[in-house]
Amino acid sequence: MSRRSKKKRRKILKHNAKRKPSDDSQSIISPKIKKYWLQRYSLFSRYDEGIKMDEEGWFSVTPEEIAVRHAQRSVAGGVVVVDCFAGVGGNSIQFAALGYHVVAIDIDPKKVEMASNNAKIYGVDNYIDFIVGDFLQLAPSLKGNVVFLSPPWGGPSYKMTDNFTLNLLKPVDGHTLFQVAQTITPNIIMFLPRNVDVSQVEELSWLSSPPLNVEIEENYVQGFLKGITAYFGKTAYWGVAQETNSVHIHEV
Ligand code: MGP
Ligand code: SAH
Repeated sequence: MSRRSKKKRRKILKHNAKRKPSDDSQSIISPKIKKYWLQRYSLFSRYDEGIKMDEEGWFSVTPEEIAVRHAQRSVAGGVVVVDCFAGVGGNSIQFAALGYHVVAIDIDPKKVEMASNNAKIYGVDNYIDFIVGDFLQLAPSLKGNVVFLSPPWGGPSYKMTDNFTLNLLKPVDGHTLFQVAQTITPNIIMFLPRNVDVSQVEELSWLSSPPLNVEIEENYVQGFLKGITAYFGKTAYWGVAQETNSVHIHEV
């Protein structure tokens, strides 16, 4: 090797030594997402195999063990789950892994690309139909046995209020969203902020005639409350005694 090419090689080695570890290379870990990055393996246990995320994906993805729980709880509903706000695929992947056929919708084409990449890593992409589109517009043409709703909560600042009311959900208020979901099926699962106004969530069941069963669950990861799930219709009362139109709140 000539002296010149040795020098060049040394330069390249020096440059590589300065690079961040491979799992950081797909996106820069900004201060805003650092806290979520530190929890990366509870978001995706296979994170190191090439999971892709963007900023919204980081702060919105459902932690894996909660997504598994949502999938287990869909069993009473049926075989097709519509994941109306699929994001980077946290929930869709776990629905598919449990054997459901998933229709995964997101308005952001980049999210759909990332979700598709992430589903491949988990080996479940064949069980998911990805659609880029607005759930509200697509709803009349959708069919499914369970509808899963994890809409935007308005960013990480959702927790600035003590009582998160359903009108704060995006892209439309929670009542409208629930009504649209009901045109597909009464078996609806909603993942909501931990500070959500629970009495408003219970009231959603009265939007249906006759009123739907509703069950509310607190979801913890390593002892920290991450969110609240409301189960409606056949997805309510899994493993607890059936009680018509009453509310049961429990911790998981
Ligand atoms: P968090 O409260 O921002 O994080 O989100 P954490 O780690 O509990 O931080 P702390 O400082 O509040 O203790 C908690 C979880 O809520 C996230 O892991 C997501 O699963 C979910 N989540 C958060 N946001 C802002 C959204 C959202 O806009 N939409 C949906 N569907 N889920 C969200
Ligand atoms: N459960 C997902 C996170 C969903 S975050 C996961 O585990 O990865 C909410 C998502 O809703 C965002 O990705 C956002 O792009 C999408 N979204 C916002 N408005 C929408 C609309 N009108 N129709 C479909 N998706 C929408």
